[in-house]
Amino acid sequence: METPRRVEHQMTDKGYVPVYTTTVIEQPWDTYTAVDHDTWATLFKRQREILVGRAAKEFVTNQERLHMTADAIPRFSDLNRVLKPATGWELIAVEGLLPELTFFEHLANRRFPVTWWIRKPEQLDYLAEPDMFHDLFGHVPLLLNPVFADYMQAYGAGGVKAAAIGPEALQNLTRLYWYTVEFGLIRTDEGLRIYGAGIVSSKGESIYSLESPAPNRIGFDLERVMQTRYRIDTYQKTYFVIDSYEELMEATRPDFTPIYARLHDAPSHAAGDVLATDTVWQRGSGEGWLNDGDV
Ligand code: HBI
Ligand code: FE
Repeated sequence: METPRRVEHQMTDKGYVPVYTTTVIEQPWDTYTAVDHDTWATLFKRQREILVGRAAKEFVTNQERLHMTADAIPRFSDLNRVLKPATGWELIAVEGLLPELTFFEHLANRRFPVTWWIRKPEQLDYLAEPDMFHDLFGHVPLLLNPVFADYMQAYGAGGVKAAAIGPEALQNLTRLYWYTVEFGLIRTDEGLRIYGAGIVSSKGESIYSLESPAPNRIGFDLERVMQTRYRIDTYQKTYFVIDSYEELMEATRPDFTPIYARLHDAPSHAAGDVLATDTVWQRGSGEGWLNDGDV
């Protein structure tokens, strides 16, 4: 039996877009097939090997604290028994992408939506939307980190506010999520490490983000990040580097309303731009970059 894929797409005047679902469901654990468990095992082992010396060390130790293994797709209820007492976060099962406001409301209440289905074996290296491997393997470990856990909640609360302000504020905030939670790098005593879920769940980008001479690696700056367009269909042209999760949390403490007002009149930066004001850890060679397609 094939795992049902409930995220449908529909042709609209904006192209082929996912039909968002808002329902929170019970993780249908018994419906996972041997192939599904095998896909989890393959991806889990592959990434854990690649991430030695590449991912932030709390990423791997937290996976161990959660008892995530290659043996089987985890039950969200088992993960919650560790997660909830530790930082108050709870995983909820969803069909896929949620409307932004719904997503933000969950985060603001320390509920992390996890897509219940896993990719097909022919999609090991790339799929366009988040699946369980991305959500669980990529996002959940850092929810055990108390500071990062607070940042995620603050981000959700900020999102609820931004949704009320308007689409430009939302766009600024989405860029922040993209360049931190999804594609962030962190400086540690051992060297540059990955903490972004979009990177750690991708074999190719785990190597590229740290080792390729092509992308820029630039010190994190909140307003700079909020002004920067990004890539959704290729590796990033720029990675922003934080010094600590405290830095992220501190950056999100102020009210963003005046920042949104300021950025309203400022031009956005292309994904690959390097500015005179940037702290440049590496200026990318730009090799292999496509010229269009920033969003
Ligand atoms: N829904 N389930 C889910 N997971 C996400 O990561 C997600 C979402 N809805 C919206 C969304 N992400 C983005 O728009 C971000 O800007 C936050
Ligand atoms: Fe994600």
